[in-house]
Amino acid sequence: MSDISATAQSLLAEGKGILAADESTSTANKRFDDYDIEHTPENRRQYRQLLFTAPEIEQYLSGAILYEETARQVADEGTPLPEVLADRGIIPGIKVDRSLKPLPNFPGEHVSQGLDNLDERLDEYAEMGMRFSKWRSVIAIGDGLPTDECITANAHVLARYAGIVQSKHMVPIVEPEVLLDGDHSLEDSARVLERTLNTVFQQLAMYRVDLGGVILKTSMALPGSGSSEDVDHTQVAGTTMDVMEKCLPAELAGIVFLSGGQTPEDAIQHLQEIAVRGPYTWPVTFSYARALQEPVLKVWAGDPENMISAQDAFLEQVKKASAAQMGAYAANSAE
Ligand code: 5MM
Repeated sequence: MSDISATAQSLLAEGKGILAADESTSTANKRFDDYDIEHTPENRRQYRQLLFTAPEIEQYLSGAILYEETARQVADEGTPLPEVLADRGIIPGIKVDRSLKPLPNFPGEHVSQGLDNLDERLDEYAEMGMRFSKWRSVIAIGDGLPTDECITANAHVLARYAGIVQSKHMVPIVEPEVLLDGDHSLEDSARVLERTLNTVFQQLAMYRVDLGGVILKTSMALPGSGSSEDVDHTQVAGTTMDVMEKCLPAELAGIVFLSGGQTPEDAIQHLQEIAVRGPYTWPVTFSYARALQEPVLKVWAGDPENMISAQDAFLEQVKKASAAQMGAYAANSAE
């Protein structure tokens, strides 16, 4: 097994998942707004430190994705934050896309940026201890959306990114997010997910990316946030995994799900039902940001006095997600 595949398999260890703590500064600030937390690098550092030093989380987390600002910050006693994670056996990784730009001539559609000098940036990130990276592209569902051109443009960039990352002996997490926004049905979402994943995997093959060293970070198939369609957790799990089984090659290292605006409880229950529906050809786990962090931010609310109880809330949330990954989560009774 290559080094890259070995890292991918460590990230996909049973009972563990990946914390997404890679909100860009503007997204992190938006999350802080809900609790009137001031937008300062120090508040973001305090918050990420709170997460990374929470007791016992290494039992439930295999890795954590950082934003560049965090990757360069240090804990109170001077240890770089990536090292704080690595010392606990949590593999540090970094978000390397440089956000979204409108796709000219395709209103409402975007393509992610950041390939220029990516190879040089990765050399520095590797020196900082990063062993994997993540790139997010976004696919919107709407009237006439997504277009094939938008899907192809983003799939192309994801494949180029993945090739560059592997050339630096790091694991690429490839994240084509199909957005929850809209009033589309579960079936519409599944169709878009299928089109997107088929195109992404065509492009990965075209650019000769080693799938044994790639982790797919994907949305679940879900009715849009503005839809009144009533679906249960089992339907979501079944529809989602039907798409995965149709589109994904057996060689892929594994699948991690994003939470994408679901409530934390739904994201965990969907993962539970996905696990129960298994087994699968690939390891399947979580890489949630909001579903792990919302309860934590609510307790912390920017007040240092709440740090311990916020860390307890974080531990509780990662324990639930871990239980769900193994099909052992029971709502309202998780320890
Ligand atoms: C979809 O967002 C990713 C997963 O988070 P959720 O579980 O909350 O959906 C997340 O890793 C995202 O890619 C980062 O927060 C970076 O997002 P921005 O918008 O700041 O580039």
